[in-house]
Amino acid sequence: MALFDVTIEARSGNARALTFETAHGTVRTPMFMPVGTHATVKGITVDVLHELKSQVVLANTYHLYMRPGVEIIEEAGGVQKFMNYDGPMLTDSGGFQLFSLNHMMKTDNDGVNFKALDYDGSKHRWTPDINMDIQQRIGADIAMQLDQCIGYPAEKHDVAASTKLSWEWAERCLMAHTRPDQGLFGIEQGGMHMDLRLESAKRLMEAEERAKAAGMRGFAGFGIGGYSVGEDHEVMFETLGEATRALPEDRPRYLMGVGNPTTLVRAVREGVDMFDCVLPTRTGRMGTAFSSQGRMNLRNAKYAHDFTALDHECDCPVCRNYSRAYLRHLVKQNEMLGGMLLSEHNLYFLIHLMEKAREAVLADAYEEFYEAWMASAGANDY
Ligand code: PRF
Ligand code: ZN
Repeated sequence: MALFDVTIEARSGNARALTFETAHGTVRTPMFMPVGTHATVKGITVDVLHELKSQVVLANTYHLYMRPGVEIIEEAGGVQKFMNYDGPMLTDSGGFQLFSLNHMMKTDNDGVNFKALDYDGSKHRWTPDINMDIQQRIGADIAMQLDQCIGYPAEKHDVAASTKLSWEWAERCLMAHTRPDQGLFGIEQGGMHMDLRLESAKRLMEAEERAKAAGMRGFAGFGIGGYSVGEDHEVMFETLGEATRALPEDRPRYLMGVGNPTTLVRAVREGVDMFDCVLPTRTGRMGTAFSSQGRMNLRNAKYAHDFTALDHECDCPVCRNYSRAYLRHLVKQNEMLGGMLLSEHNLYFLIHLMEKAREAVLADAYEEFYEAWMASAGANDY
């Protein structure tokens, strides 16, 4: 199989089970991707990532570009060599960070000027071409196009303008992307507006046609951006299904920055294949665990004398080895092991949830899986 060849192994309703090839191995969907913004999944060693059967790990172009800088990553032989992770990786373009971290930026049609206020205040300019050069040098298996993500609520004409900019930049990214062992994902935008979502998907397809006519490759998959930016879950689901299925069937569809267990189970049912989110590690560091019984706050006094496993239905290394009382003690004491263990369990929870979703699709029983999840105490996770 050639790199980024996609096989649709099964469908169950709109849910799918795909496999696709990367230079660091085969990816099986539906799946959840741990976030390693700074080339580390916070508190999680690479050995643990393997133990959790993590597939793709995310890193962030903006943060790596600022520190340690692209030269050092190139000198290491790419981001995988640098962090000693030999599985597939993906870099987000960093557009989202620029637009969400208040970088005093100025956007024009050609690119964006920004000040790295969260680092040294230095000034930079990124165009789609420059961003592609950086991501190709960082060298993950999958690069994301440079896009613009707008918050919610927003005026429709502002959403329309950023959606248009994003599809224009998608085409420029395709034209600039040449690294043979790396795939490029386009990103659909359009906010909560169905007409803009459909136009975004159509324009991405047209950009791909022109790129191919010019001898370039097409998209290896598609991000679905611009959701989970402040709207209610229900508002997202009003358009998510149609917005997802407007993207080509034969490529993976990646809902960016979404990590609630129930949202994953619902989004798979709409045709989404991939997810990433800081939620499992961030909430883990704060002392919160996902569980089959819904979210658990380990600071709660009711766990002080509870020597049973964290989640009675989980068979992760943490649940096999540590009690609620001990985890509560670590969290209360601000011991770093507390955040590490809860992050590990939370990552396992989402990775394993998507493995079960995949099995359900392969058995053409996704609707039953969905109904069972929604009726379970675990669905109480918002
Ligand atoms: N674009 C990019 N990264 C993202 C998003 C986006 O819209 C989101 C939105 N939830 C998260 N991460 N490039
Ligand atoms: Zn567990």
